[in-house]
Amino acid sequence: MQTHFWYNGSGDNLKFQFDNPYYVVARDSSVAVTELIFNGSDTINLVNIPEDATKVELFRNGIQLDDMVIDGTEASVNSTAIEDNYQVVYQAFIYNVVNDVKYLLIETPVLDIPFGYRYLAFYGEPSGDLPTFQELELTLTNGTYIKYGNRVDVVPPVETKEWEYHLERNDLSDIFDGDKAWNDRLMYSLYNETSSNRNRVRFYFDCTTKRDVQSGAFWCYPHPTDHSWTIGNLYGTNTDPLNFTDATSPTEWTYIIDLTRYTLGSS
Ligand SMILES: [Ca+2]
Repeated sequence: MQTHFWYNGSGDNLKFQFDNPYYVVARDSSVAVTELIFNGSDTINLVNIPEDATKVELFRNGIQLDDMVIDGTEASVNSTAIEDNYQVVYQAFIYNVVNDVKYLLIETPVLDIPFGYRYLAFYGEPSGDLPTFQELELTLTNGTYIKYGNRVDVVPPVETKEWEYHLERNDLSDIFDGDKAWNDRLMYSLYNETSSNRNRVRFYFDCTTKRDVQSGAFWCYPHPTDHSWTIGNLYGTNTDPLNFTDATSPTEWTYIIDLTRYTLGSS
């Protein structure tokens, strides 16, 4: 707490007192920063709000949204607008309101939510009853990768349903292990799948935040009529696929790109 005094010529009747430590005191590691934080999916949280705050205005790309409701020293907003797949910038202005006059306490740092999708998925159209999948590599627009040996953090892939696999070739860690050889494969068994159930989203993974994919490739067996895929595409969503009625259906997802199809060890 700092107090500064100014006096007139007689030194007796003018005083300014700064008593808000959030912006008068220099920030260091002991001072909690008031900031907006994106949860990676659909919620923006505002943390470490000054205790004397009574109003928070939230702006998205410069346009004011509904006020955030303060709960103690935190606030949050769950907006379907956040689901939109384009770049958005959020900022909050925190006030203490006295007699309908707003006194600005904090202008938060800008929160820049990237373009892209949090959940990414492989959609394949098989060329036969036993399609294989050896490896996936993705390049992001920011110059980073989702691939073996040079990968931003992602949660290991999971199935969109309990598929049948041939010869127990069901180890999803094969997708990002760098091995593109025949013996390192997922091998789906589609004998019991109806024709309408074959062109499906096979697996997905959680990037924990939005990722913007520029290009990608997958590896499979080269056989033209079996053990392979005629088409492999990348799909995405910002909705937790566990909430989908049928996560294998491409209609639940958004198409992102065609994946380049390589065969076995080739690149
Ligand atoms: Ca592999």
